[in-house]
Amino acid sequence: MLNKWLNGFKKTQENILGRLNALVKIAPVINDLFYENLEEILVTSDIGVKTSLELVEALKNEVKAGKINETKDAINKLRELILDIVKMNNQELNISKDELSVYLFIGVNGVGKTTTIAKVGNLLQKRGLKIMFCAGDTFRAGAIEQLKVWGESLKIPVISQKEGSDPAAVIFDSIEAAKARGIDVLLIDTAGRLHNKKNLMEEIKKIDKVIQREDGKKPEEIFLLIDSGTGQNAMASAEAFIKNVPDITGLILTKLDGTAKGGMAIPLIKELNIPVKFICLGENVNDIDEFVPEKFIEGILGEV
Ligand SMILES: Nc1nc2c(ncn2[C@@H]2O[C@H](COP(=O)(O)OP(=O)(O)O)[C@@H](O)[C@H]2O)c(=O)[nH]1
Ligand SMILES: [Mg+2]
Repeated sequence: MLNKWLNGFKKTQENILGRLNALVKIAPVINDLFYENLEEILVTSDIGVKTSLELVEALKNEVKAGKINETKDAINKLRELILDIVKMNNQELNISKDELSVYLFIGVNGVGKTTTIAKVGNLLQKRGLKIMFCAGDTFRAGAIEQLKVWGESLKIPVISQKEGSDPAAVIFDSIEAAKARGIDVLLIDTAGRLHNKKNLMEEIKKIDKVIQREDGKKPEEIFLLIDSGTGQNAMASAEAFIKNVPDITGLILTKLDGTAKGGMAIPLIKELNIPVKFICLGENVNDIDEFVPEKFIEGILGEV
């Protein structure tokens, strides 16, 4: 599992750590050129201009204060600074003790919502929790079928209605069913594409309201899924969702395995102020891990 997990980070690690190591080799002494090159590596690692400049500035101060002379030690310091960012408001999964917990999964089409529901469901079921899925993406027939197939193979019940039905209705049903059957965590799928973006946002808001009315509380988790491969474009997309759904409790970074752009997580965590709860590193049901800052840094920047 660990090897597979590290393998998922390979492209990002080559992109960031590979280039940092090369820089240390050619520039053993700290000088302006080193900082220029460092800045360039960070910016082109999808860490974003703002966060990259702030990191270099903080590093300069640390170097001054800490009597660091070699670039190798400066890079280790940089790793610590990045870990501090990634640790910001890190939070455990929110699960209510003696009542139903509701997790809502939102994000654009193809980001990995349905697959991630299967992964999270499997993970929590293995911990002994009773899980149920709700096929809240009624926009595409394929989406309902896809969730049912996962449900069958994982032996997790799926509440669904036919394609084109009102998602609010199937969600209402699923909360009733989950309560009646003593389910611990209900995972709700949603559509990622409607006729337009405004429609999608309106629907998510409506779903959020339906859950609060039917369940008598806010969903324990509203996960916004982000495709790591979208790099810095993820920021604008995430901001649009957050503007419309201010209750988002966590981010899930998907498809880290296929990209060298994993550095995007750093400005995302820093600027959005929302914890990352899971990362996904492949298409299989086990290719998921709860977000652990130290492990993440080990993945993208090697051993701490
Ligand atoms: N490589 C990789 N593929 C993924 C990951 N998560 C999802 N996928 C794939 O992305 C595609 C879209 O996933 P899906 O769950 O249907 O997205 P949805 O439209 O948001 O529900 C599928 O082919 C998935 O197998 C991941 O972490 N890594
Ligand atoms: Mg889907």
